[in-house]
Amino acid sequence: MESPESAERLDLRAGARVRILSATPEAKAKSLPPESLAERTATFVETDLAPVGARPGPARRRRERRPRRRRPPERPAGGARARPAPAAGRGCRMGSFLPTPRQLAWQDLEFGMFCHFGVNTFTGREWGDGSEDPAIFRPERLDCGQWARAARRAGMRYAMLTAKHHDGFCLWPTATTEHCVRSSPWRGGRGDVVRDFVGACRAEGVRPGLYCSPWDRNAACYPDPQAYSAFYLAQLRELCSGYGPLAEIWFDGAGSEGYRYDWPSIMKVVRELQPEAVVFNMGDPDIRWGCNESGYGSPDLWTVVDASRWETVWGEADLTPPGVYMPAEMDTTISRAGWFWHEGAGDRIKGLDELLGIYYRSVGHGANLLLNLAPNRDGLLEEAEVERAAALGEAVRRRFGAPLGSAGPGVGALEVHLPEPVLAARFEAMEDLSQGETVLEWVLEAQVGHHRHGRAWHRLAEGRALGHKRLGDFAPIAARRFRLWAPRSRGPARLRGLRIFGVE
Ligand code: OTN
Repeated sequence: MESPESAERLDLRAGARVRILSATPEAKAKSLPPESLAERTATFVETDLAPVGARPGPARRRRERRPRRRRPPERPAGGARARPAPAAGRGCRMGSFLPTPRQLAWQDLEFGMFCHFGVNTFTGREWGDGSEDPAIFRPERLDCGQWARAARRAGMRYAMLTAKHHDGFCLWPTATTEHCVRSSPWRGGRGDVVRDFVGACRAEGVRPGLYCSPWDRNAACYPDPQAYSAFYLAQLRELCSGYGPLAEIWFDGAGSEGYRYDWPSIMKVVRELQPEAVVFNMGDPDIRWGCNESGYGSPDLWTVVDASRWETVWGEADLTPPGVYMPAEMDTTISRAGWFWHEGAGDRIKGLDELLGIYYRSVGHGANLLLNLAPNRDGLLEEAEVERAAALGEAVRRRFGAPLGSAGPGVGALEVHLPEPVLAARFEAMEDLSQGETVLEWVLEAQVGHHRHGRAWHRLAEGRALGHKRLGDFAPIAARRFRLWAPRSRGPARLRGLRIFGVE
């Protein structure tokens, strides 16, 4: 793990015209878990750069856009607000502009499956109130292998299961409460959905992750934060020690407004038992929520965001220091029916074009995408959803599987040279984020014209945030040379790769 001093060294070694200020006194004064990155808050000075022969152009300014928030389809009567400020439950981290290895590894996963499954599946609700009888949980044909195969077929590299949703029903035989699979007639009370899930994922090469809601509407001790802390920590210890390495742990802020969770202790358990897992949204998070449930990420989806308000950053006109490295995860459902399975869910599936648009605006905007496929009351995914997810995976592979040419990694600019002019129509550009987010503006160009009459660079695409990945289509053009460069960057722009694709 880097120290503030080593961060300075890294940038000096790179010869960057960037000044990095080391940890703020405010951050230093805070008492933080030793694993926390909180003491490495830094500020930046950006630079203007151009590749040799390139004219730096003024940035096309985009107006700041605000996220629109969608309500869950069904809200419990008198229930808690859906979107409490996550700040209510965090309070550990000031952050770092440098990534950790687990953040970088998680960003490479890119596309995952979300599985909302539990007592709500059997009641048809989106938020259970905790009074559900465990006897209703009877997924007699449960086959997590089917879920994991569907994820792999769709090109998903990770999968997240709601081990415990807000209703408090645990999908594993926890020692902390009887409100769990042990009290269900399913498999004679000896079933463990979490065990089936992680095993099936691993068998298919899909990294498993778990969602364990802090808000618990069943636990009698919930009103007493101290008692609930011991209860919740015990649940997390079970999940983090009993099921092998996890890719991600989801902490959802719903229902938690004003509640004081013991985040330092929670983070200690997670970091000790699951050092590779990224933490979503609360505590000392590694990753942030993309601010909507449509899966549409901002065109300016920055990876380094304002540390003081990372939880509400969708797309910003400008980055304000101090920055924190906090990649975004977008989530949405494949069916319009909801997060959990509902009667007729299979008839309300989003179209392939819409899903492809979501993919372009999440993975293609540098975020990870969690696409929810809800298992039904049999414990199976709807075949229609499985097939649509597979079609999405196939469409992505068709578009971005076989490049005409590629280049990278490199610093400043990347050029793809093709042996002869070919009709190109789309691109994939990636930033090397290993030393933080450097690109503040990027441009993709193709060289056009005949060599006897002079060649010119023709702009195909441009933007501000580049981040982990940028996918895009452009009007088909026959060209031999393509280049990606950064008119504005923090020090030298570190580019991971450029791939050019033909017309489908
Ligand atoms: O604070 N929140 O309510 C919240 C923060 C970040 C991400 C999600 C939520 S709400 C939550 O959404 C989930 C999927 O995004 C599940 O559907 C839950 O039912 C819902 O409460």
